[in-house]
Amino acid sequence: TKSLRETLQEVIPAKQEQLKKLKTEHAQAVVGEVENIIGGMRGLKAMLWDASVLDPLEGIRFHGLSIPDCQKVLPAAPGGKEIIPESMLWLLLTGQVPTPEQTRELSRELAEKGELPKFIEELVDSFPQTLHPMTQLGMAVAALNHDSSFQAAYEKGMKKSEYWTHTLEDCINLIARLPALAARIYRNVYKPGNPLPAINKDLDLVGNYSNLLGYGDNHSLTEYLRLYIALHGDHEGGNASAHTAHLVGSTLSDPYLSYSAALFALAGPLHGLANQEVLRWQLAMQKELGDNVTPEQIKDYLWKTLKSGQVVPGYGHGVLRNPDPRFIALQQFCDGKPELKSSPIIELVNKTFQVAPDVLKEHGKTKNPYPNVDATSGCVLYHYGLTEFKYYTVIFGVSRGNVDYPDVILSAHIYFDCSLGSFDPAGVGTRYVVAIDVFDIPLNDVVLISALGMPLERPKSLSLDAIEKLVKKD
Ligand code: FCX
Repeated sequence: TKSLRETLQEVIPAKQEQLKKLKTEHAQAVVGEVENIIGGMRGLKAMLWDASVLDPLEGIRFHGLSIPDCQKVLPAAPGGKEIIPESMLWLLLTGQVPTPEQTRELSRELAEKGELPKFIEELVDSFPQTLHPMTQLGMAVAALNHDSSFQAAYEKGMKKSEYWTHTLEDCINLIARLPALAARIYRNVYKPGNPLPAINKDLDLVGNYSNLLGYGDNHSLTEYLRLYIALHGDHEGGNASAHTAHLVGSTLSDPYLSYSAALFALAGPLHGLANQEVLRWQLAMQKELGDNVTPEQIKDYLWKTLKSGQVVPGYGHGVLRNPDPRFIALQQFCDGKPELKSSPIIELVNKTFQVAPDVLKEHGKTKNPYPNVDATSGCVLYHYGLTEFKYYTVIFGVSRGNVDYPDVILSAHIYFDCSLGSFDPAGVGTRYVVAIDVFDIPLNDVVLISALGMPLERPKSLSLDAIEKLVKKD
């Protein structure tokens, strides 16, 4: 069986060929219009992201596979049923479904590389217990760049054609170390003094993570974490964390620094912190309304939240216009387990889902009145007894490293970037093109054609006055 590296070695030339063709044949193709510079860049087609596409109605597809497709074809852990991040990682990087043996081999490689360097252990142990777990994770990931293969090779003057191998090595090492790192933070903040078991070389990544967190005996939770982490890994390139990694990676900052930056984007309440916010909000609702709440009571509670000027956490999305299929997959996981289905917090999430879309429609502001994945993800963890909700975004963060981050870096370093091209102020709005002509390396250069470098991301910004001038011209 072929290893991940061997598979990538086969896949990359085809991607390079595709890129070359695109660049030579469609250099001036117009791909869209900039409609709203001050609207958070919604809908702006401005980056290459090969691994997944987010359809507003259907939700995410990973290399063409929907979540139910992935659940059918991607290998699970031995003794488990759920997708594991290793098989999702393989799919995202290569576009191929790995065999169970290939998945197992990758799990083994990650386990073998999973121990933390001593200085990282000491660094994490020196953080105050009160420092937010996400801040700890981001800082420690950045410090892991001490051992970056990419950085060391770059300093020695590596060729562009070698970027991806060093990038991949860093990504694998980083992913491998995330369970030990994230679990150490959990131990230090919430269970100080508890021993941390050694990495078990026979376990998959999440099997080890669950074990290190102290939940290794809870098969149901471990399976939930596998599904959760696999599903959260990639959600197109424009979301704040993925986009941040893409941007920082485009400066050829090494994978550790780019991923660390992404984690700090994920830490915001409108993004990854939302699952913590959902739980806080649902618990407050439970506290105020007690058990056996009626739809009418939930409706009133939702209005109270909205009238106080707050958002309903877990609802709405920058792209989606339907219930998030990741939310549905997690709900289905719960439906299949009687103890979860009858759990008070999960019941409350379900009841809220019955009422909230209509309330949000009536409220009339959000473009998407349906739940996103955060509407349930943290509440399930709470049911399992993992109640430290400030830690939830760390789990989300682990998933982002496991899956989409390598894609960010590989796409950043291997493929190309559809950089924002020439502005055409004469057009209706501002037109942009696949700006092959702004690549600063000659097209026929073999090195460029092998597409192992991409331009630094550097879109144009405009002042308020400049925007006014531009718009008034029309
Ligand atoms: N409750 C109340 N109002 C909401 C809302 C919600 N759940 N979602 C959006 N709105 C409001 C916005 O605040 C905005 O109001 P404004 O005009 O006064 O500024 C208006 O509706 C239009 O926003 P919209 O275009 O629908 O949404 P955006 O693309 O700007 O923002 C997020 C998308 C996700 C940030 C937004 O829906 C939100 O704040 N949701 C709650 C937080 C949340 O669940 N975040 C997690 C998202 C995701 F899954 C993730 O990244 O992890």
